[in-house]
Amino acid sequence: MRILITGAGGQIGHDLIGALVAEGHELVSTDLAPRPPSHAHAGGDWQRLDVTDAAAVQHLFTECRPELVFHLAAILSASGEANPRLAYDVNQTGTWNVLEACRRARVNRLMFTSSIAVFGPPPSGPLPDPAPDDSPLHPGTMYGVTKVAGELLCAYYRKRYDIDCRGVRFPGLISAAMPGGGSSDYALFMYVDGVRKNGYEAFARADTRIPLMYMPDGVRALLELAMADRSKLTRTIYNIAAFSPRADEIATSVGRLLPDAKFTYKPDTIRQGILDSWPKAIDDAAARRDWGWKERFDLDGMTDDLVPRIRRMLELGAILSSH
Ligand code: AKB
Repeated sequence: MRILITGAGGQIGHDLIGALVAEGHELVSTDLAPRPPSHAHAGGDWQRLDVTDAAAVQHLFTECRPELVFHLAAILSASGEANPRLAYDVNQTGTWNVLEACRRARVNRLMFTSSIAVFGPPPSGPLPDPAPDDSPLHPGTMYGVTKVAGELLCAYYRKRYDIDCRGVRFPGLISAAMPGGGSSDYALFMYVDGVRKNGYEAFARADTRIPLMYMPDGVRALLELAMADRSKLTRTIYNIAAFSPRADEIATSVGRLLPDAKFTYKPDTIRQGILDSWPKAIDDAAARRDWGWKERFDLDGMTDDLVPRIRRMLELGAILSSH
């Protein structure tokens, strides 16, 4: 299948490209930046694309005529609070440009990556725990606001133009690839810095609990939903969940493999505020029912797989030993 990815230089793109190439798809990866060294192994074509540039998006989509688009380009929650205008341009205008280009270039299917950041505490009281798909959405960040709008635009384009838009609300994703400006990054750095620096001072409280997922499960979820039989799908966007540990439970899990690693907690006001506004857990019953979603990794399973993987990447120089 001919597939195009936007924002391919980010954390998800790193693993998604490998999975799509391994399945034999014809791939065009696009990003504002040139192919990063960490993606050097990945196959397929790489093209520069700024999703805020409507004409450029239209031109490339018309030239490539992809059958399926994975729209990953986004400014994440913490970076988005530092620069709300940029988050609006990339996430909101960028999604509009991608949807319009899909419509004009007659792309059949678009995969949208939404986030737990669409949730926020409703004015009437705390979020339900776990939060269902159809909880009222009260995001507190520009990232969350634009993800809600993106979800609604996907539903609109599906209904109005019959573009088969589908998407998942990702938990915080953990992998060995460097993240870019998310509030859930404390969890990832507990692994990466646990291995390379023997410890980490988290910017979150020890009792912080949000939904998390190991990247191989996240990529598999995207592929499974992208290929699912349309007649089985009852929604445009699905919650997907794996596990929801407290930060100090992650430390305990990592400590099983790295007993000398020291973890401390120094909450950063802005990022802690964002984390506290997100649900502690989400209900993904619809994804399980409609397309058979099921995570393969729990917290300890992820730790056992990821720690040796980070060690190997450090040895190969694929992650810097300091940052
Ligand atoms: C972020 O922290 O902003 C992202 C997310 C949870 O969507 N990782």
